[in-house]
Amino acid sequence: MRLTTLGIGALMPWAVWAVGLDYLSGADNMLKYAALPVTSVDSAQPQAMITLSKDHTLFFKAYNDFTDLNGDGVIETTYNHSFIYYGYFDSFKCYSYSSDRFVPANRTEDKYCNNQWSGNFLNWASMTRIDVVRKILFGGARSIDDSTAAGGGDQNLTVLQRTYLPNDAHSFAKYYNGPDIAKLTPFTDISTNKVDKRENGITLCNTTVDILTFSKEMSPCRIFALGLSEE
Ligand SMILES: [Ca+2]
Repeated sequence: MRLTTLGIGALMPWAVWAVGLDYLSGADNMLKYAALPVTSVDSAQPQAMITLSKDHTLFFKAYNDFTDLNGDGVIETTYNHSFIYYGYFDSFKCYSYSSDRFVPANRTEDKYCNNQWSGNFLNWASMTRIDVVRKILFGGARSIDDSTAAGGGDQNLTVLQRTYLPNDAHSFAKYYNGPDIAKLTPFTDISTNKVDKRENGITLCNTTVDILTFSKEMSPCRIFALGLSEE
């Protein structure tokens, strides 16, 4: 103990002297305490590398109904209205259907609509994985993209088109039987609680067909919602 005390006492004057020299050399600045890696240059552009699989599974449905989307430990086996589904549709807009496409008609605060399609529901029902990738990278595949002044026809019109879906296992159907169907679709007559379960709910078929020659008989999907007119 005695030697330690003597040692500290002997060093103290040198410590005070060193601090005094630093003070006399001028004000402190960050150059004394920080340095950049020698390979770092100011002109470097930020870059990102995306590692993405490149196979046919990109053309599967984006929301497969066996994934825990919101991380609460419970699998989303069907449409979950509290979840915001990403895709070509705006989750907070309502859509009407005309001219062979969905057209935004109204905004909605709670993602529900009246006699129109909910954009959030349409994303869950129709998006494929490649659609989501295209939306992220460049806003989506445009079948029409005309920026000229409005004047009729397709002028000043942008239309996003869902990817091509072959009429095989890549085509898919989404079934929903929640009590809020009438607020997610324009249909108000869909049964949800009939004894015969086959009469309840709505099935949305996703495939690529020639709209000019399409008929229900050609579709690889069957409409199981018997409560919904097939007209
Ligand atoms: Ca969940």
